[in-house]
Amino acid sequence: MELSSEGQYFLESEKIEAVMRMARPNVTVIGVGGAGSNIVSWIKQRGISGGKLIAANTDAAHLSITKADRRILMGEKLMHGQGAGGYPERGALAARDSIAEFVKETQNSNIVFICAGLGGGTGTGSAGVLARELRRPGRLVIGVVTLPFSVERYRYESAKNGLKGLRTDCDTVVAIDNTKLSKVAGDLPLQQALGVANELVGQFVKGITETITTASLINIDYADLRAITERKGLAAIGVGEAKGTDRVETAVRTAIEGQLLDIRDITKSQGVLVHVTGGQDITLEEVTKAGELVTKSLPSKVRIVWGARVDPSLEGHARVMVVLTGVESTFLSQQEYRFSLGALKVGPKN
Ligand SMILES: Nc1nc2c(ncn2[C@@H]2O[C@H](COP(=O)(O)OP(=O)(O)OP(=O)(O)O)[C@@H](O)[C@H]2O)c(=O)[nH]1
Ligand SMILES: [Mg+2]
Repeated sequence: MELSSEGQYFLESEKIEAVMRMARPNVTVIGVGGAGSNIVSWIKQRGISGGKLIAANTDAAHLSITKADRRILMGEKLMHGQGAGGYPERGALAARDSIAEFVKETQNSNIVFICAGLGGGTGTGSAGVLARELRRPGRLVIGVVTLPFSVERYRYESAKNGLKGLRTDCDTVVAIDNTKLSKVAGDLPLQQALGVANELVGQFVKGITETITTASLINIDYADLRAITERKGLAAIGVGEAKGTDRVETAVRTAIEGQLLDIRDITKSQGVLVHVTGGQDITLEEVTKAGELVTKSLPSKVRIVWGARVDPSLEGHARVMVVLTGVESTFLSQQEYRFSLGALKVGPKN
């Protein structure tokens, strides 16, 4: 039987939509340890389109106040819900013990974010285990981690080891130095600075996820993200916000100049992702102009990916996030520090 042209058209539409549903990236965000769970709670409270939120911890009390779509108490038999006490080995054991649940929860995901604060036991030890176990062809695993505040120098060694591993365990690991972040935010007390860090990481993950999963002014698709994050090692991010004329350009400049990780040489970046969010009044022309600015400041071989979204709450403003992948950081090569006895004074080893 011959189909009428309307019938043919209907069938085609059905097929295109089915393929579109299959092609839509599926994102899972996993937060591990206290910091990771707090970041997931932040995102959950704001909402995220197109992403599933999982919080995992060895600390039952903290998990009980965490907001997420799924909560996983890791290594229950080993740690009895009492945390990993600053020992990454214990965090790693806990993740191995609960790995089946993570595999199941991420089954259909082609992008997995793993968020943690490096320096403690659970997040530092479990992030690498999860990244290695969950990484597979057709899926990007992106770590998003914070490095300890300078008042937490005793945690540097463990954070440094954690970060070194994650550079190869993940496709890309975005590192944010809490000390640099709190300076940018205006030297806040620790508790408030943690809040700023959660917000920044949360906004980063939410922004990228939504730009990929929902229609935007300028879309970033899975292939774009893959081009700049697949097997790229360490990444730095910078943020900028501005209003008035030239707001996008000003925000881009602030973002590039104020990266939240000490990197050796920005021109050696392998890939750059620029993500602009602005109010209803933002124009394509403004965004394009800012694109030219970034292109001019980097060597032509660097791959640049663009995305822009409208957020009605940002009326008159532009917010820009720049991600530089494939960078080297001085954090990993700086001298070891030690505590001098009985005091909070710290200094480099002789
Ligand atoms: N962004 C952010 N960072 C935090 C927060 N709390 C702690 N941190 C940072 O993350 C590091 C690790 O702390 P936690 O996440 O509490 O440690 P954990 O992974 O739970 O490890 P254990 O408690 O030892 O099992 C700290 O040294 C801080 O630098 C938070 O709420 N947000
Ligand atoms: Mg903890």
